[in-house]
Amino acid sequence: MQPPLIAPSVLSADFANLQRDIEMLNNSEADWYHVDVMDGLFVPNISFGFPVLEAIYKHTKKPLDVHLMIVQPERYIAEFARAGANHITVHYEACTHLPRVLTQIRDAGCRAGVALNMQTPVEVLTDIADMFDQVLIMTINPGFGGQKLMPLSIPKVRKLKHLLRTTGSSALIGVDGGMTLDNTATLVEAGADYVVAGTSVFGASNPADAIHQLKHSKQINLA
Ligand code: S6P
Ligand code: MG
Repeated sequence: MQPPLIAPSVLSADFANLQRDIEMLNNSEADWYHVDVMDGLFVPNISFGFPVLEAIYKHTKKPLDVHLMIVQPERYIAEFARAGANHITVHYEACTHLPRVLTQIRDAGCRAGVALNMQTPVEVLTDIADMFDQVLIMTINPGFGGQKLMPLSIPKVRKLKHLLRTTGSSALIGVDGGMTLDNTATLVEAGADYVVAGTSVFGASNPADAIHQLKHSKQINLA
């Protein structure tokens, strides 16, 4: 099993010591930095916007993976790219014209990602499989860090892996929400290429070690 890319979610960092936490990530085995933007409409929470993203960008040495949990994300794609985003993921459920938004993201020079909430079947991506570079499977109801992974996401990742294979897509599969040392290997075995983790990284006594362990975790029996 190929070790997954690890994308620690900055949402769980210490905002009063953001530079310290980013530097810790720079020196860790983290592959990307995951940045959660919430607008209080698409999800029942508000996180942060451009000034914070720009501040993070100043200190990062790795790609910024921006997850937009906002309605009508097309309004802000160019601005997020300017603020330092390398990957921009928008929600299927938030886009009336998803292909247009994905094209907008690629045109802005970023990798284009689609996130699917739990209730959205992977088949919605079949006809546009060449239009995105990554798919983020939400393994919780988005809005807050620190929730428990919904087990239904395991067969969903398998299904998506199959769909991408049959459509010839080389898009990466990500999983986001409630990822821990106990479930990461199972999701990777199901097909996940990258793992977003907030609480299990920043809540650990040694976050850099937690990242190492997530990257090299072994499958355990979840039953
Ligand atoms: C959505 C959520 C995710 C984040 C999250 C993961 O509610 O905000 O998109 O990436 O921070 O956190 P955790 O604590 O579940 O690993
Ligand atoms: Mg996220």
